[in-house]
Amino acid sequence: MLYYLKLTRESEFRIEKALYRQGKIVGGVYVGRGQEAIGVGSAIQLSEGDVVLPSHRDFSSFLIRGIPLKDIFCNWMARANGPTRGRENTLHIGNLERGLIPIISPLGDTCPVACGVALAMKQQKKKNVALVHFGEGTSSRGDVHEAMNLAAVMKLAVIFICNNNAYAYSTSTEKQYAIEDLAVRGAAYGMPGVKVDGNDVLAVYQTVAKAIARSRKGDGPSFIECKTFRMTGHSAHDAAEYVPEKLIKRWEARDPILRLEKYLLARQIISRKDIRELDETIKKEVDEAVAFAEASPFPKGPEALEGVYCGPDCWWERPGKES
Ligand SMILES: Cc1ncc(C[n+]2csc(CCOP(=O)(O)OP(=O)(O)O)c2C)c(N)n1
Ligand SMILES: [Mg+2]
Repeated sequence: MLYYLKLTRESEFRIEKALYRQGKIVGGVYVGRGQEAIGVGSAIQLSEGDVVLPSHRDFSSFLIRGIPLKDIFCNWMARANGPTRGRENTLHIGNLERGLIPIISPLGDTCPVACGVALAMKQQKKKNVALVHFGEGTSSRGDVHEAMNLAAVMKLAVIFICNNNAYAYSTSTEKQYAIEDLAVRGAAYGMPGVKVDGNDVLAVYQTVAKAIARSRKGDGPSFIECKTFRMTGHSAHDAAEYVPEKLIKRWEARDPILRLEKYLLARQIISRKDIRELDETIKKEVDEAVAFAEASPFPKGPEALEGVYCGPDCWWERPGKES
């Protein structure tokens, strides 16, 4: 878990604070600094056949589900050999074999898709689960409520993970909803609704583990509210001047990486030297992936149209031959 927390932090740091500022990444850059424990503590315990639907701040899900770092940087830097071949330059990438559905930009729409995934699992009599991530701002959208209701009625194996990072762009939570904890909404749909310290990776792990066990038994969905804080702007262009300094200071002290390090050091599971070595390994891994992406070619103009429209090879043009 420490490895993935740190790999996520370092990769996103490069994306947001180096490559974006150097003009090597253009467009919207969303990162999950400070929120890494939610993605790590949940995705790390999934089995084969389980599916994750990340939001725009769950970079760790991509890493844990085995998307190579080189592919990720090639995609961010719009290179021809990236997964979207330079036609999309954030992380709208997925891999069904690895159980990863791409980020869906209209927020909230991932939740009904998660229901569809879980319904397919149910019809195939599989004991798999779908983990869907979304922000607290997104949780007020109708699609999320419809999906929660449907999942509860049909007892679908969906774990709704709300990353409550205190802001939806510049809107703070008091202006978003009139309840203290979003977790209470679970009960309204007939599913467990729990809140957890989203900056404590071990607590996230345990809470998600319970929800997964319940779903695998066939008892249906759960709603988990992970309380955390967005330790950056909404996007790389946003200096977040509307966020009070004292809040940032308060949450800095709860940094999920430092907390896990402290826990592991106190129990002598790792040493300071191990941590230094881990940091160096990660820096090297990211350096290599960035260098690979920088040395990779951009796509050529006409390639932009390849695969956009259906040709004779598309399975949906050949009824009955879908695989
Ligand atoms: C339906 C929809 N409305 C608005 C947007 C623009 N948008 C992208 S991220 C974002 C903020 C979402 O806040 P939250 O759900 O709390 O997630 P966070 O960014 O804080 O992780 C907005 C408004 C969108 N992508 N989709
Ligand atoms: Mg938010």
